[in-house]
Amino acid sequence: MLKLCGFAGSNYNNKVKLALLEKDVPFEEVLAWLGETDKSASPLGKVPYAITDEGPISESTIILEYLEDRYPDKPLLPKDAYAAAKVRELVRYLELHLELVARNLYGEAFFGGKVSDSAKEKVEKQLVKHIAGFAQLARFDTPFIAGNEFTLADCAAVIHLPVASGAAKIIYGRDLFADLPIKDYLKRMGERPSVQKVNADRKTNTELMMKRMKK
Ligand SMILES: N[C@@H](CCC(=O)N[C@@H](CS)C(=O)NCC(=O)O)C(=O)O
Repeated sequence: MLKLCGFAGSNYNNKVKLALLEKDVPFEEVLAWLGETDKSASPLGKVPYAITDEGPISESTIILEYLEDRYPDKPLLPKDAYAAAKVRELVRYLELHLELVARNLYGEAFFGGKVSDSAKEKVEKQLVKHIAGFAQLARFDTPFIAGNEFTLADCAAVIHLPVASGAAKIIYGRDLFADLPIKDYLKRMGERPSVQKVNADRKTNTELMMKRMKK
């Protein structure tokens, strides 16, 4: 059985977990905290990584693509090449232009660290620009983010949007995503059992993670 290695407080981990649940692929979760990962499976020590019957795979989006190829029964990518590219485009914007930029704030926003004022200024400018770009592509009212079907872009949006917008709110005291109907979208997605499970597990695991960090 496929193993998903990581921890449920990690949003990259949860993006893959959500896809597995939506696709009804049987999988086993293996707890791997940072610093306790298998470097032969994930050379940079990052989570998540998957262990398949054929071997390991690192990088969350590459795992998503693998799942689409390996388990085609419940697809999360449209068949049409252009529509599939538009889904992949949204996934890339979410993980690279939003999450990876907002991540620079997490140390202060969530973990009691400090981010320099110059870094905050730089990140704010990037985020404002990238959110506007993302807004041009996202179709929140269709009702899914890429159109009328739940896709990999929803797996990414449900996971990345709350953390990125939450961190920005804490650091800048204002909602950089205010022009987007994120709240309604997340509420709609939150009605899905898969999303409820991922969120419940995240909560429990994050509490555990915070306790470990305080030790
Ligand atoms: N590009 C990677 C990013 C994964 C990532 O950064 N995961 C975090 C946990 S949420 C991590 O492993 N951080 C430790 C590190 O970067 O060394 C992916 O999509 O899987």
